[in-house]
Amino acid sequence: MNELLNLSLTEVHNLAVEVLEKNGLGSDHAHAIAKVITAGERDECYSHGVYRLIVSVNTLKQGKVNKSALPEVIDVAPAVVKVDAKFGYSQLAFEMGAKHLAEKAKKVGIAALAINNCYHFSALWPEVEHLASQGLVGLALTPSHSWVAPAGGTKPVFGTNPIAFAWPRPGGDPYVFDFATSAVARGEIELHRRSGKAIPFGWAVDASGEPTDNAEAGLAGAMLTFGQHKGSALSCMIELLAGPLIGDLLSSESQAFDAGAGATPCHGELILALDPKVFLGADTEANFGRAEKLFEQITGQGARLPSQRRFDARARSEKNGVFVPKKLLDDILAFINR
Ligand code: NDP
Ligand code: PYC
Repeated sequence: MNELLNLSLTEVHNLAVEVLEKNGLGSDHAHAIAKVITAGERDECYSHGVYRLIVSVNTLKQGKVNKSALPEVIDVAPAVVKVDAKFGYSQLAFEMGAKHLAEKAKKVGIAALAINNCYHFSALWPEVEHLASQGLVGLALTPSHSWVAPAGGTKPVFGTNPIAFAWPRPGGDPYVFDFATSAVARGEIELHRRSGKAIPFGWAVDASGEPTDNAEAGLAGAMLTFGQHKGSALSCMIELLAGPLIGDLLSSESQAFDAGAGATPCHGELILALDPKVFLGADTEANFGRAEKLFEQITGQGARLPSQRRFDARARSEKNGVFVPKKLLDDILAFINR
């Protein structure tokens, strides 16, 4: 039976910091990562919650990540800021760049943050939610490793390439979506493999290009895009915008850079922020009211907004803590000899 153990959010955060620090990661990075891992588990985004500690420690063991990298913020133009993560993890680079991004967006109306040379494993919603909490509209994109076949093909080219968007809502949770442009995040297939579960057909093909419901075979073959040619084109756009546009690696190049080590992907990320007040001035409130009417047209017929499940999970976890599979927790505790 898959026994579950109850942990408070503080316990999850402290565990993450301890595991990362004891495996050599600098304290600033460990705290920045612990924050997003705890948020992932809290919001029941299991592919990017505490499971990521396993991936992070295995990556640290590869010796490629700069464990004490001090990201460098580079002011490129009135609306563009870059952060060179210096081959450390992305989370600290985002924390350092985000305040410059927000300042620029509030001055110019629209601004971009390009993070370069970062090891990237996290969900993107914490970043766009952070922007929305300051009244900004946010959009974030990043490639990964070439695991995903283009629609009509069977050989991996694209990353799982997530895209996240947040729209601030007066007095409530923002409107947020955040999804891989593959049918599902790779982490979700990895979790199916760990628990010996079949995957739905449509997520992946095996190494000979045949549809498969076997997680191991799908990971060894090629994942598929969501929405056929539509997901495929979006995925290609993400490769271009968060790759060549910002002078960083495509998913295939990131995979080549990994040279078979199996580490977390290393590449860039592009984050855009737009300030509605600059676009709208005195008309901001009225136009946000129109946005609310749109959301009512969705929820009013029984459909749900993306992230509603997450916000409900958040409220639950803040009250009751989270429930982590014992096997997963044992594997994590083994990293600190407990
Ligand atoms: P999911 O398919 O689980 O969810 C995608 C989005 O769709 C969420 O915003 C979700 O909201 C929303 N959604 C799901 N079902 C419905 C519904 N019935 N009605 C309305 N909205 C719905 O995500 P993925 O597996 O594609 O991705 C999971 C995570 O993996 C993402 O956070 C992504 O950033 C991360 N990722 C990171 C990568 C990286 O390189 N760093 C690569 C790939 C993925 P809700 O959460 O409320 O269900
Ligand atoms: O789940 O696809 C994924 C993923 C790739 C990098 C980080 N997460």
